[in-house]
Amino acid sequence: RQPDVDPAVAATADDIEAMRIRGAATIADAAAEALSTQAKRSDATAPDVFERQLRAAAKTLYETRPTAVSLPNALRYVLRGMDGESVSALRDATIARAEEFQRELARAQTTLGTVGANRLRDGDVVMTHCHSTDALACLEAALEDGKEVEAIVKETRPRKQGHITAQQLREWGVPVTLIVDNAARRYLDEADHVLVGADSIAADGSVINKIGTSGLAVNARERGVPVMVAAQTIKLHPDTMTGHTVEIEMRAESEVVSDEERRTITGDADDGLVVANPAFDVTPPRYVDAIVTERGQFPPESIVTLMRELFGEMTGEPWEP
Ligand code: RUB
Repeated sequence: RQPDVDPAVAATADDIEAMRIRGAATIADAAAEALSTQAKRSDATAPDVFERQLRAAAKTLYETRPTAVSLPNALRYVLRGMDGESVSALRDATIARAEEFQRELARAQTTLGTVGANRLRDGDVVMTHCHSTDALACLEAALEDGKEVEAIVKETRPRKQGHITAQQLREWGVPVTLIVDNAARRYLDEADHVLVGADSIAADGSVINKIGTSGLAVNARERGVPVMVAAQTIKLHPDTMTGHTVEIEMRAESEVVSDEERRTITGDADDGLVVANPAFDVTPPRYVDAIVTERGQFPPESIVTLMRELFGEMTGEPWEP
């Protein structure tokens, strides 16, 4: 951890790392909140010390998980508003900027939901993967429009975020069929849409989302089921415009096998077994029918235009002095 970081910020970083706070939009919201907390609690008496503490807090949050670009986008947004001659001016500006970010994030999700809902017809069946608040916003808006929808919810190994999706949909009264991931292709015959979220969207329109999304999209294409990605523009990855790739997080093997299961597999000779646990994968743009954002829906190939418009001027990392 960075020095000078408030314990509450360190606790948020721990929560993101341990996935007690998870999902790209929720992580971004928590990161903005943490920077606001750092600003409120800072004991700095000189502006440069205040700024250094805020940058250290941002770096601590940045280093938690690598794949969801909403996290660095949130940190950049808040730190770019850190402006003022005195500590109190800097503090007020940072807190106001974080609040603005959180407000916009919530508003973007609501707007995106209405766009996505327009793609859904009364009686449609939607297949979901993982748990995405952006994807759920589309279903919520469709329900508010009075449409009846049903969901086939993929469990989403290894962490079963599908259960969170199923719980939310049941709270809204949506009929849910929960399936194991391996049953997805069979149940695609009953689905009118695949609806997923995104952790990052690259300049070529590739969608980076929970592991298993790409296989689902390929199968959906083969079955003729359109794939809709719900992603507010905070999921657009500006570095990919200059050729950078998105880092795919590798998580602990303990999410896949317990110690006991490992021993059963390997016996006494505990060698030679590799357990690989990538958290995300990349779906090529040709398998995606539409990316739904708060600025409207886009074919994946044209997302770069929006990316240039929104992030064209951005260079450097604001937590580097
Ligand atoms: C979550 C995940 C979600 C995206 C979008 O992965 O892949 O589909 O983050 O979510 P994890 P949202 O559980 O590993 O964080 O639409 O809520 O931003």
